[in-house]
Amino acid sequence: MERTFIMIKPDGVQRGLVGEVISRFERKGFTLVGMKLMAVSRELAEKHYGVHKDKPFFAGLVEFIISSPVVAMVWEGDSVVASGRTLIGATNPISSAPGTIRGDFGITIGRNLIHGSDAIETAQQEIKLWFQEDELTSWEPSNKGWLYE
Ligand code: DAT
Ligand code: MG
Repeated sequence: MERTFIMIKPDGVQRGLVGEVISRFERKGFTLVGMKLMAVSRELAEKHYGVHKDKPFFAGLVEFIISSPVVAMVWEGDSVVASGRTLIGATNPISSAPGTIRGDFGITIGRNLIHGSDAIETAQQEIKLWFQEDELTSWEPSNKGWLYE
């Protein structure tokens, strides 16, 4: 089963949208296999966004992510990486489609509420970066037969 790394950013936590985000992934049918609320260290934030280290927004992005707690999660399911990105919506919330998390709740790119891995390989790297093996729990949802043929 495919897994993806999803993080509710400080704005999502502060605005009381943790339940809303979890609910959207649950309703879709994905399975939660790991979750923790945490204060992110500068080191972890810089590693997580390492691919953007030369971008002008990098410093502000790191300051934002470490400014207040985030909720880190791992979700599992068929094609969950791409589908998670679809649920989240385009990077800039002002042009994210209505019905997506960013489209429904955000306005500006620097406060876009949520992170989701952008590819299967990235997901594997990010899950390893954010979670210890024993923090993830494999389990079989009892409604699996009603979600998958
Ligand atoms: P995504 O989060 O959709 O994968 P990304 O990987 O391109 O987007 O960028 C990571 C985060 O950096 C993004 O969620 C918000 C911030 N960011 C991206 N482009 C930005 C910009 N032009 N100005 C300010 N923040 C930006
Ligand atoms: Mg990205």
